[in-house]
Amino acid sequence: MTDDDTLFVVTHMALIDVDPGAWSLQIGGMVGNPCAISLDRILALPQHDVVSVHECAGSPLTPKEARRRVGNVIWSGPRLSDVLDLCGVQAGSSYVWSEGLEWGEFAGIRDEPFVKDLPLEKALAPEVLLAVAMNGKPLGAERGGPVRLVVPGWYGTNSVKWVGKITLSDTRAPGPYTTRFYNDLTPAGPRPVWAIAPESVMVSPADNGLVPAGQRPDIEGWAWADAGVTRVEISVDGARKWAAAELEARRDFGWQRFTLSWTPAAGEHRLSCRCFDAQGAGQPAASARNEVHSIVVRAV
Ligand SMILES: Nc1nc2c(c(=O)[nH]1)N[C@H]1C(S)=C(S)[C@@H](COP(=O)(O)O)O[C@H]1N2
Ligand SMILES: [Mo]
Repeated sequence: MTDDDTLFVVTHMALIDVDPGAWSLQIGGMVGNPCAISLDRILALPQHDVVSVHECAGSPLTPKEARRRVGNVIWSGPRLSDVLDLCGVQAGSSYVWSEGLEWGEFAGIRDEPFVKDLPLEKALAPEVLLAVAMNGKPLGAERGGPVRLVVPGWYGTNSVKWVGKITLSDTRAPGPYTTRFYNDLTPAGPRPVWAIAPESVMVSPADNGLVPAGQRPDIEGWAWADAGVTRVEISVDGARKWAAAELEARRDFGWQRFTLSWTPAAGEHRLSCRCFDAQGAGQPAASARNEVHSIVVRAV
C-alpha cells in the first residue's frame, strides 16, 4: 500500500480547500428528484472499502509518454449507486457526468470546469465510490476532500476530486476533458481514457543499481490492469527470451506483486518486464503510456 505522503498529487487547474460544512453535492439532469446531498447524508450511507491501484494516465498533451505515476491505496465511502438512488435515475440515462469545484486555466483553456463522464453501467458498479477517506484517514484537501469520486480499475483522471455536481445524461459530457483531451487515437477511432491497460514495473533492483554477481537476487515489481493480471514475464537479456514470474493474486482492484529469482554473471544486464491481463491483452514495446518497462543493472 502507498502512503498519502508518497502518492503523487495531480490537478489540471488548481488545488482548492473546500469547507466540509459548506459542501454539498448537487445531483441533477435525468433524475426523478434533483437534490443537494450534505456530507452528513453521505456519511450516513453504508460505507465500503475498495483496494485499488491509482494511476495517472500522464499528460493529456503527450498521451503516449509512459510516466508511471502510480500507487495502491484503500478508498472508503458510500457507493455512487447508493447516492444516485436517493435521486432516482431516470430510464434512458446512459452517462454520469461529474464536476469538480475548482476553476483555473489548463493548456490555454479558461472558464471550463473539470468535468468527466462514466457510462452508467460502470457508474453503478459496486466498486465505484464517493470516497471520504483514503488509507483509513479522511481525504485531505490535496486528495480532493471532503468527497471525491473514485473509479477503481480506471485511470485517475476519471476520479474527480472536490466533486460538487453530478448530472445524469443520455450523452457523453461536452467539455474539453472528455472531448479534446483524454481520447486515445486507435485504428478503430478515438477511445476514451477509461479502463487501465495492462502495465508492470520493476521496483527491485533499482534502475542503474548494483546487484551481487553469482547470487540469486529477486527481481520484484507490481503489475496491474482493469481486468486483472494473469501472467507476468521477465527478460534478463534485453527482451529476447522471457520467463514467467511468480504472481500474487489480486485484492479488489489493487496491483499484484511479481517476483523472479535470477543468477546474474558479472557485468551489465538489461531487464524488462511485461504482463498480460485476463482477456489476453499485453503491453506495447514502445510509444505507449503502458509500454514495457526496462532497467539496466550492473552485477559485481
Ligand atoms: N477536480 C479535479 N479532479 C481531478 C483532476 C483535476 O484536475 N480536477 N485531475 C485528475 C487526474 S488527471 C488525476 S491523475 C487524479 C489525481 O488524483 P490524486 O491527486 O489524488 O493523485 O485526479 C483526477 N481528478
Ligand atoms: Mo492524471
